[in-house]
Amino acid sequence: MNEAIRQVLSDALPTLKDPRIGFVTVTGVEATRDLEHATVWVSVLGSERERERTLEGLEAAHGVLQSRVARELRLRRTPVLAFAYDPAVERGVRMTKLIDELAPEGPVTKTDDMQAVVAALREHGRFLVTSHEAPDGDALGSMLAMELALRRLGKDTVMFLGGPAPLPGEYRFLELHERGLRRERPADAAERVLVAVDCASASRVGGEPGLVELAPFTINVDHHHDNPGFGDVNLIVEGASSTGEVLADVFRELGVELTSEIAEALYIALVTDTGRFQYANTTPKTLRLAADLVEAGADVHRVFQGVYENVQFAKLKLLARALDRAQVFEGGEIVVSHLLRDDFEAVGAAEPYSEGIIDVLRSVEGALVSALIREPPRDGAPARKVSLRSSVDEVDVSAIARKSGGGGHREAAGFSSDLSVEEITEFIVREVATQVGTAAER
Ligand SMILES: [Mn+2]
Repeated sequence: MNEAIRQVLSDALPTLKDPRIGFVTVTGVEATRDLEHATVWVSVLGSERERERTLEGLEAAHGVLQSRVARELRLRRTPVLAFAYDPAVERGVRMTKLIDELAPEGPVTKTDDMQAVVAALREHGRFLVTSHEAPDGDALGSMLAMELALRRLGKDTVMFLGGPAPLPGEYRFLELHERGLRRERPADAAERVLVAVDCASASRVGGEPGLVELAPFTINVDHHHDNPGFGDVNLIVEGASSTGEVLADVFRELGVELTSEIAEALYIALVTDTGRFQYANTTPKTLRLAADLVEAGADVHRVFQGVYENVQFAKLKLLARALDRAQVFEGGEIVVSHLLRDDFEAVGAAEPYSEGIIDVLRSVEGALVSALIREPPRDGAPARKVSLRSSVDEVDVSAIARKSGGGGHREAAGFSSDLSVEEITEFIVREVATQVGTAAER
C-alpha cells in the first residue's frame, strides 16, 4: 500500500500548479496500519528556502492529493497525508533508484505544458477559440474567457462552435452571439491557431469533425483525465475543478488582467462544473479563485439567475417525463431513466434541455450511479446518448463509457449507442455490479 500511495503521489505532484512547489520527489510513504495517517517523505532539490516553500505548497495541496489517492486506489478511508523532508536522501540512500525513475525514458508529463501554452498564446497572432460539442457552462465560460483574454493581448481572435444544436438557453445571458460567436466555420480557419478549451478528445473539438486536422497548430487546455493530449501543446490539469480554473492560472502567467467580464466568464465555468461548489472536485483552490473572481467583478447573483433561474417551461416538463420513467436497480444503487425522441417533441423541448436531469436522478437516497438514456431529437444523431454519474469512489463511470466508445471523468461520463434502452440499461447495471464487486474484494 505504501508503494501504491507513493506511485499515485509521484504522478500527481507534477500536475500541481502551486508556484511554491519546486523540484520534488516522493521518496517513501509510511501509512499507519489503519490507514488513518500517512507520512510522505519527500526530497527537494535546491536551497533550504526552496525546500520550505515546497513543503508549504504540498501542505496546501494535501486535500487534492488525498482525494486523488482515494480515487485512484479506490480506498474507502483516505489516510491524512503529512509531508516531511527526507534527510536520508542527502546521505545518498535510495537515490540510485530515484535517479533511475527520473531518467529521460521515464514517463514524460505531456499534461504540464504551462510554459509552452503561454508561449504559443503570446507568439501567435491569429486564433480560433472553441470548445466541445453540446457545450456546458465550463465549455462556454472558458471559451469566452479565452477569447476576451486574447483580445486584451491585442490578438485577432474568433470564437467558433459548430454543430446543429442550439446553445443551452441558460447561457443566453452570456450573449455569445452578440460577442462574436460564429456557428459557421470561418473561411480562414485553416490559418488560425486552434485553441480548444475543455475538450476531452479531438473528435469533440468545435462540434465539427476535422477541426484539429485542419488547424496549423493546436493549443489544448483541459482538465479531463482521459484527454490524450491531441494538441501541439497541451495543458491538462486533472486535479482542477474546471477548465476555467486552469485558465485562471494561464492568464496569470500571461499577465492578463482579470476584467469583470473575464472574471464572470471564469466564474460561470467554476460554478457549473462544481455543481455550485458542491461536487468532490471543489478544492480550497477553487473556492479561493471564486473569491478572487467575485472581487474582480463576477456578479454571483446575476450568474445564479442567468444559469439556474431561467428554466424553460418545456425543460421542466421534460424533467417530469424523465422522473416518471426513473427506475431503480440493485436495491436502489443504480437509478436509470430515459427520454424518447417523442418526449422532446411532445413538450417542445430542444436537445440541451435534458442537461441537469441526471443530477436529479443521482440525488436519490442510496444511489451510487445514475444514468440518463436519451434519444437526440434530430436527424443524423446517434440513436441514443447516455450520461452517467457516479457518487462514490468505487465506481468509475468513465471506464463504463469507454467500453462503449465514450469517455469522461470517473464521476461523470457519457457514450453514444445504437442499442435499445433495455440493452443499455442491462449493460450499465452489469458493469456497475462488476465494479462494485471488484471493489468489495479488495
Ligand atoms: Mn469541464
